[in-house]
Amino acid sequence: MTSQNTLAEVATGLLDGSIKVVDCTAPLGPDTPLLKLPEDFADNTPKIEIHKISEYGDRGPWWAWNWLKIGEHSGTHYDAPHHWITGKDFPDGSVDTIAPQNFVAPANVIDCSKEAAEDNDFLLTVEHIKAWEAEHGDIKEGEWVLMRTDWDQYNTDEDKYLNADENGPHTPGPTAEAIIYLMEDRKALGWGTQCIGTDAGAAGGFEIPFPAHNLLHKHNKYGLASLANLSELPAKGAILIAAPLKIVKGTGSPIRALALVPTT
Ligand code: 23J
Ligand code: MN
Repeated sequence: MTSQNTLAEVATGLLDGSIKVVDCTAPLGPDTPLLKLPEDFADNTPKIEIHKISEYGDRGPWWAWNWLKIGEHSGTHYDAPHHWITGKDFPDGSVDTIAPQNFVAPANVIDCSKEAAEDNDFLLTVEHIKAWEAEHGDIKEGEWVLMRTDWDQYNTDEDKYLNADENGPHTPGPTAEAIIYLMEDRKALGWGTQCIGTDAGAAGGFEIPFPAHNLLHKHNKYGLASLANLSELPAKGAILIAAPLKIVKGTGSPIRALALVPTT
């Protein structure tokens, strides 16, 4: 089996629909939910703006186009190592320097949707991951690990999506130990979630604050946030295409996340 044959089969599968392309991306616009850090602690990313330049009018008779105001960490997006202080010194740590081979990789999808519905502060542990691996097979080096919570059902309503009360946001995420296991034992490519960030809502108050950010990027690895439609992916077998814009020295970028999913 040559890779030429393999790719020819993929081409056939894409054209006949037996390989389905699932859009794992949330809508990107003025209503996209954005992270809200405490105002006394940090500045926040601005609301997304889409401004019309012209639309078949006086100032451009035959065309329509817009300009955007948008933070790197908005909507379905990619976190590069350079985003966190623990990853600041990697020469290939910004979105314009990451090897493109890393933008296409197999996905392991851990279904935590029941747990997240029952407990909005649900944390995925090493034990959960090991139980998942016993059922579905080990996570391999260079693969994505995605936490399915079906939290994308709230991605058109910022209040529901952030789920904050007087004690802060309540959204599911990983424990520090889970990320250490994925980085050091499994050597995963990275970690993705369906919530506003790669960390749990309460993670600012953890022993290691924001452990997913701290530990992924310390290992020169990547994060994906606000993923959608993971319920359409198998536990194993999908290939995720997640490529950030080539922003010069960029710390992250909105992406169009696409999964190739087998149907037969
Ligand atoms: C900055 C500070 C804290 C967090 C984040 C950004 C994100 O979630 C992000 O989008 O990377 S938690
Ligand atoms: Mn981010």
